[in-house]
Amino acid sequence: MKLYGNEISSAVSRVRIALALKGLDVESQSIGFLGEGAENRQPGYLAVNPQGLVPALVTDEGDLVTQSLAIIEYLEELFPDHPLLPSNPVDRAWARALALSVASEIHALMPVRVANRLRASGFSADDIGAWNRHWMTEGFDAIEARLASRPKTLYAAGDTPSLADIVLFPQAVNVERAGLPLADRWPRIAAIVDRLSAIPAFSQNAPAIRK
Ligand SMILES: N[C@@H](CCC(=O)N[C@@H](CS)C(=O)NCC(=O)O)C(=O)O
Repeated sequence: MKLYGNEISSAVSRVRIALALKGLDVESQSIGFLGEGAENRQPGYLAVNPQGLVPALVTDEGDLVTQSLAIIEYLEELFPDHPLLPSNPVDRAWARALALSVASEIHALMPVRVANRLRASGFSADDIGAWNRHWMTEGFDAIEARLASRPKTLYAAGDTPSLADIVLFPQAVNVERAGLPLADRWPRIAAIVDRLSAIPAFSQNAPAIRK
């Protein structure tokens, strides 16, 4: 298998954490997405993934699997050891819901292509920062409220790390980097992220800081 991605992407970080939790090692190829002539928009990469996004996984059979959540579920089906989804259907639905609420309701509003479009529409760097913080705050407020309404567990969807934590963690790292300290507003998320930070599969695969 070959993973196309890079060190700074939080969507790729999700897949790297899932691979590490399952103890899997795959070939990887770095695809940059910043600046003029970004590799993800070049014909070479578009031939691999026409959507031009990372992560993308090419299987040993040559099949393309895109979208971080689909890639993680593919890995889960292929390598069921160290399960990433809770066994109880309600907890499993919650783990997926939390993952989607980060991937679709927070992260999707602020990747490079969205920032580029906002800039082209006249947003300043400060405006874009405020845009990102707005969606991060709204999204994390909702996740914090859902966590508060559920029985207290060590991690986001139970007492072992799951898909929910795999998607929450990289976003939480970026929320802190955006100047929103988790502990100030989201104590439950902060406690979970503290525990996750002590697990090498998470800490070693956090999104790297953009230079
Ligand atoms: N929903 C996709 C999101 C993928 C995505 O937006 N990846 C970012 C990196 S974190 C990317 O490729 N950005 C390039 C761009 O926006 O042009 C997933 O979960 O895989």
